[in-house]
Amino acid sequence: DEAGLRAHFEKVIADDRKIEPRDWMPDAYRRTLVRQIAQHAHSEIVGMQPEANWLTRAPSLARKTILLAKVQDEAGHGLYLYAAAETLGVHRADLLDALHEGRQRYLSFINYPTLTWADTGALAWLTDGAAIVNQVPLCRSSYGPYARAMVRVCKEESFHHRQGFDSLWALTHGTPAQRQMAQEAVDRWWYPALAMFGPPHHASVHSEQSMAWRIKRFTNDELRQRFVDICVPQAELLGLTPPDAHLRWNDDRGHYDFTPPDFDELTRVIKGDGPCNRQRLAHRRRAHDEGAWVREAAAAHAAKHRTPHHG
Ligand code: FAQ
Repeated sequence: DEAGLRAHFEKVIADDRKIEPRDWMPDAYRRTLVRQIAQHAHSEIVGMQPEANWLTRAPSLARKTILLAKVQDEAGHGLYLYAAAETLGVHRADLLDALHEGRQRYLSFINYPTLTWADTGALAWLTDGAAIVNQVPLCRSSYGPYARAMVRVCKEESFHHRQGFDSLWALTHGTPAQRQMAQEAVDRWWYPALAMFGPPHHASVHSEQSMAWRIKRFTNDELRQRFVDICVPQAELLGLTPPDAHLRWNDDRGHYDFTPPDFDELTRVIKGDGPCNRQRLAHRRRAHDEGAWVREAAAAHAAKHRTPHHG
């Protein structure tokens, strides 16, 4: 009976074991996972756009190859995550419709432009760094397929993060103009990266329940603080300065004090009114429409191989 199933579910969560696709789960748990995993998958595939913008203009063959690999990894992450969402009984095609119709989200930072080559480095160093801080705890998320997908995703994100650092390192050790380009890119990307962690805890509608279900392990603010603490020493190594006059080590707290992102701006960007929201979504819809023939051909091919004389 349902009471028994619910008790079993609660026990698995309390024991810190995994819920698997065939296990009974509350509808609200399933819905919140579909919401978060779909948002995560959408972020990976729409997140290809800001960097793809620089593929044809990367300054060397090596940088181009690295950037191409990174953008392809993001497509791969999207695929594992859509597959993880499908274990919850939804279809990828429906999730894509929801993205295209604005019923599901992708992360806010993707709606900012990459104005110079240095933006690809700053974007990777900061937003992949933030993504890792957010995703390492998700490797212990209570839903098995999501947790397992995160293990590989985190390894690849670590490579992305390091290549961003390396790209900025080359610029900060280059000409004064290159150094300045790197600093200006960090000035642009610092706050979009801090905003990735979501609204402050008191305004986070889902955190408490998601933490009780051990989908999330930490509040948005705890992860944002962890990110700042990791990032500041790296910025010092690079010789770059985050654009925050109040950033300083606080010995009593054992953390850096910092100015939080503008949460009204985050709300506007989430609602569709960031600098590139329309462009990103229009591009995504166009790519989807232009790929229709591939989906049709793949479906026709699969159907042919399902007929008996093909064994
Ligand atoms: N942007 O109650 P909470 C990458 C929404 S990409 C947009 O705190 P929750 C690849 C939130 O969805 C990174 N929306 O929600 C790459 C909710 O809206 P809803 C991949 C945001 O779920 C790198 C509402 O606000 N990682 O790595 C944002 O407990 C570099 C209320 O918020 C993920 O996608 C935001 N920043 O916590 C590509 C992380 N913040 O659904 C290119 C997976 C909040 O009620 C370059 N997701 N919202 O309409 C999560 O960890 C969580 O869902 C949070 C939000 C932390 C984003």
